[in-house]
Amino acid sequence: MDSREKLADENNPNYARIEPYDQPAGGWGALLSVARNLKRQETFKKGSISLLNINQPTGFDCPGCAWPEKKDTQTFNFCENGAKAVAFEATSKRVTPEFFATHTVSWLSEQSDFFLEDVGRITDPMRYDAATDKYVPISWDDAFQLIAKHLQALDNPNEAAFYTSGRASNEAAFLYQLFVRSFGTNNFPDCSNMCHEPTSVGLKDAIGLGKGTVTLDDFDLADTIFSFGHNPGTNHPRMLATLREVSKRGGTIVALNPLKERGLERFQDPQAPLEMMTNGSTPISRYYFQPSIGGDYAIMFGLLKHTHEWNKQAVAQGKPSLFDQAFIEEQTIGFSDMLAELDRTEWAEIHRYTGLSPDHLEALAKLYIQSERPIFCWGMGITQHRHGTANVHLLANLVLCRGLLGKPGAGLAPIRGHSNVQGDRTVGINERPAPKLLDSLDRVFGIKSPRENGLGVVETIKAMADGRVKVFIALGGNFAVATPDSHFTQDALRKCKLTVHITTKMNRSHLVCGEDALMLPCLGRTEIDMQKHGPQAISVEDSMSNVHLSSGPNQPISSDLLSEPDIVARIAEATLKETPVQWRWYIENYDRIRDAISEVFDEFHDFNKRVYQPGGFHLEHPANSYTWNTASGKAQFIISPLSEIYADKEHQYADAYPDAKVYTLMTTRSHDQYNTTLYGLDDRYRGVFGQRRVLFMNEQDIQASGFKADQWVDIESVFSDGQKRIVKSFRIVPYNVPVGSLAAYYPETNPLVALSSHDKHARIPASKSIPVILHVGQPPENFNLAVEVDPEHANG
Ligand SMILES: Nc1nc2c(c(=O)[nH]1)N[C@H]1C(S)=C(S)[C@@H](COP(=O)(O)OP(=O)(O)OC[C@H]3O[C@@H](n4cnc5c(=O)[nH]c(N)nc54)[C@H](O)[C@@H]3O)O[C@H]1N2
Ligand SMILES: Nc1nc2c(c(=O)[nH]1)N[C@H]1C(S)=C(S)[C@@H](COP(=O)(O)OP(=O)(O)OC[C@H]3O[C@@H](n4cnc5c(=O)[nH]c(N)nc54)[C@H](O)[C@@H]3O)O[C@H]1N2
Ligand SMILES: [Mo]
Repeated sequence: MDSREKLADENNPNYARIEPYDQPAGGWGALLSVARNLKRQETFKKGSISLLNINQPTGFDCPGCAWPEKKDTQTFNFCENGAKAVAFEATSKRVTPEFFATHTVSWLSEQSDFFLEDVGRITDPMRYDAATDKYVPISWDDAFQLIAKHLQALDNPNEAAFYTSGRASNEAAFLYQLFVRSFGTNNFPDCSNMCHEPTSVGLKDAIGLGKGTVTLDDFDLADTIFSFGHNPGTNHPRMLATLREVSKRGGTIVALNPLKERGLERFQDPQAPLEMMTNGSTPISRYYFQPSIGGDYAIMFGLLKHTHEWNKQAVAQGKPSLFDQAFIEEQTIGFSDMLAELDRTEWAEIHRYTGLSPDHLEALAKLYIQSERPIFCWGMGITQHRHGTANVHLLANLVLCRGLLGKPGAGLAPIRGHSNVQGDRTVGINERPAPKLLDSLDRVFGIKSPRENGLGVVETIKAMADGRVKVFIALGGNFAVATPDSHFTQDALRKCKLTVHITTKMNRSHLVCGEDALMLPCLGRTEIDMQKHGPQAISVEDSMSNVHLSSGPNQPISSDLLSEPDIVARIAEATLKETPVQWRWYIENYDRIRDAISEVFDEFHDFNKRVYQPGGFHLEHPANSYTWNTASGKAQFIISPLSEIYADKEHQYADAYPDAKVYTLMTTRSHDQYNTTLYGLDDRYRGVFGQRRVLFMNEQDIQASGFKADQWVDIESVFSDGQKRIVKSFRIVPYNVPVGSLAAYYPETNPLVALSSHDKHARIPASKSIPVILHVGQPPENFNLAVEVDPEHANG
């Protein structure tokens, strides 16, 4: 047995183990993990990067997440997972044409996703050669000509789809949408379609713009933070420093999460010397409610109904109203309809779906009504449901009925994912664009934008499967893995005439090739982007609408890389026979792209002037000044009947296995991953080490089902379309999740999500509520994801 096999051996005590973690989030565990990751990526060899001090004149935006930087600190705000993200990109490992010459795509396809990215940064543009089943080098010019040839050969521009992953800068994304619209389509599937789309859609309906209304300063003034369905300890660790401050000054943090997440319980700040020295920690949530998966809608419904009933009593007793009546009357519509819906709905009906006891729901409602300056935060636990948009409507109602918008210390704080996913949307990546945007583009550039709505992620997959989309181009991301219904989706991608990935590292999407396929390596955010007028900075917009610059300090890993904006410009130049846009001129100096952005969008006036100021600038949310860009011109209360929201829960799996116990499975992130990128195989806070094929299950469910802890099971999803969807070999781990709820990691479980299981408004795949049944399973044959893991890594 070689050392690698030994590690993959489940009997090796150093390897896969479940070991409850009793430390707070952050702390020494975080520092150790960072040190290991830096070593693993051989980042120190380069000697050019110091993570604690990425101190660029224009600033550096961490590619880790979209949580804002603290204004008063000039240095890079440090966090464990940001450091891992930076180290992973700034690795000194390279994947060269020689590597591709020795490995076929079939061989690569058999390797783990972890292996594919861990081999390093791609150094040269590569084209898939079907005859040898290998990627071979191609010149940049030939690559652009190949793309042009395929695009020009289409009968209709709508036969191409252009994906964006939310790491793309404003400059790259803006040029990309300009090119795609000049070409003639609005087919912009975007990672947002799988992420915060319900937020964008739901808040647009309710308050006129699909963005958060608070800034970091509001967190200094808030008295209560309601945290719905997000996991800051892993996915936005810098937020823990903010929550720690709230907790230290006596603010109340209320978590609503089916899982007990360590980062919502206790935090040791690696940047607080005393806390580290004394091994102390700060408690985070004062109250922790564990709803059943998808129970949030019923909970928020209950909060509104309690408030309504207590208000009736208060008014009857001559006390002040619990609602902000003046605000409601002047600024909103739909309030009385909402009250009628609350009146119509029985308490028993509400309690049936919350997963909380009636007492707990009432206690939560009191916290809501007693808070004067609450902030509502939410993540994927709210959005990735068939009722994701309806959830967001109720969050807006909670804020509107008490007139909390425009009030310091209160408001809405969706926690975005990718570092620039919000900015990409702002600068025009949108499959359903507003006519105003198209008019502006036409006016400024003299183009004729297509007016027809385009395809999002789910529709693009269907269109590829039906042969309606033949060319797929991706600006970053890992479409084949991040999307639902993996086998169906991958078959759909393979039907394309051409698939193109603009990318930093290899991933499975590059191996799921169309007839022709290209891998185009680009500069990463940590690297110097040298253009004709000198080194360039790009801009991003964080989760709280702050726009700021970022430039990288490192020498590029290869001299053959182009920047994302440059690649987009060159594709445009090669493809568009007649275009009024001087594409390459924009690349000489990105200030020119920003000037163009400021001409298209009013809110970006004086973009260059404002963005070069330290910290950049803030895009005001119009709702804070009572400007409502909604259908009615007012803020809108929207509520759907409970019976409608939960109806499908009863019917979706009616046909399959009538006697089986059906659980609801959420798919979530481990601590050592960034979406489909795996940094390692540990999920420290949840006590899982060296493995990912685990299934978190309540002890009571384990007993009732006759399974045992550590037993291997297969997970099958049961949708009424009758399709067999199954993933094999998951180890049962007893965990503090509600009865009937299960959790496992994304993306291993993506084959279980039916493409048709999505929110009807935002069309987001419901990857947090998959109806599943369990079968007795076997240990995985080759430990799948554990192949190619080295000892140092496996122990960490
Ligand atoms: N290190 C790291 N950072 C990241 C990412 C990463 O993968 N790794 N991904 C980035 C991206 S793109 C995004 S969108 C964000 C994602 O950040 P999160 O929104 O935190 O995403 P998830 O890990 O999917 O977890 C969501 C949380 O929702 C809970 N949950 C599940 N179902 C429900 C439910 O029905 N109700 C409630 N109330 N809670 C529920 C889960 O227990 C989990 O704690 O993070 C970003 N930052
Ligand atoms: N079941 C399930 N599915 C989900 C989710 C879930 O919770 N459960 N979450 C969803 C969410 S929230 C999201 S946002 C999506 C994520 O979907 P994507 O954004 O498509 O996926 P990522 O894994 O973030 O993409 C990683 C790849 O991006 C490339 N990359 C990294 N940096 C750069 C760069 O600077 N430039 C370029 N051009 N490429 C780069 C690398 O090749 C890397 O492999 O997945 C969604 N899918
Ligand atoms: Mo996301």
